[in-house]
Amino acid sequence: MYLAILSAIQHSEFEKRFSAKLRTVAGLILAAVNVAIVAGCASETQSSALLASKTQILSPVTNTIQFPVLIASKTQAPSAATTKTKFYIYQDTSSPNNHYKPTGYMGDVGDIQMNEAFEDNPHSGKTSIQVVYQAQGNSPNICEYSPPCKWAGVYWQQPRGNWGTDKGLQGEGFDLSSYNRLVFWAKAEKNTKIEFKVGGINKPYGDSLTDPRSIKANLTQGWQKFEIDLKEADLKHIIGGFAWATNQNDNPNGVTFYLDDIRFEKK
Ligand SMILES: [Ca+2]
Repeated sequence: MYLAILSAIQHSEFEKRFSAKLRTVAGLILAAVNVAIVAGCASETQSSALLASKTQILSPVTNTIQFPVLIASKTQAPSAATTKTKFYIYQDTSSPNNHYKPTGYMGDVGDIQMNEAFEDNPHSGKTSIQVVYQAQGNSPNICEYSPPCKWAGVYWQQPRGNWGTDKGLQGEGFDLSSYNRLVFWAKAEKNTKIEFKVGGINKPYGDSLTDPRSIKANLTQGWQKFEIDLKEADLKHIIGGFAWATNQNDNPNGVTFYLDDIRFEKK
């Protein structure tokens, strides 16, 4: 988790520095060495988040002839997700149908534990997502005032760590205009209220849906289906596909809850 956060924080600066290097022959040589290092690390237990981040940044130099083309692709329109009736954020761990990555940790980050491969009693398939919120104000804390933040949450982002502030990621995300609701299943170890939302990353290269659509869901111990209405929402460019958030007021002793089958649907 720390590597993922570190990767997200350093991503922008890392890419700027790396882009500069790419403009020199020496940079290309260094990049090629780094590609070899990344490839070599693939068989090790290095954080998948960090590895994916490096691979993404380094991929242009694997073929220098294509480099200008790949740079141009960064300003293209978001990928349209219009061909399927269901567009999954999470179906099962490692499902090829999954989109977005749960990399946007917020608030009292040290209070959050997420397991995307929780095997006990999933709603579908073999796994669900287990989320543990400790409500202790543990660091690191990411909020705009002195910690503890007294709340926490996680955004599913495209690509990982994209907070809409990096011009290099302009055009990333998905065009979800053909969908009009987000559906998910959830339960908790005790009755609780958790906030869920779509969009709302309101930054220069952020979501077209600047004000998130959200619900406060009453979770119980059995799986329930919830829905966020997206009718007339501007979904043509969404980098923050889904998020949960909760706080010490709603859950003063912390809470453990579960999510499964998170997906956009057409009515
Ligand atoms: Ca599942």
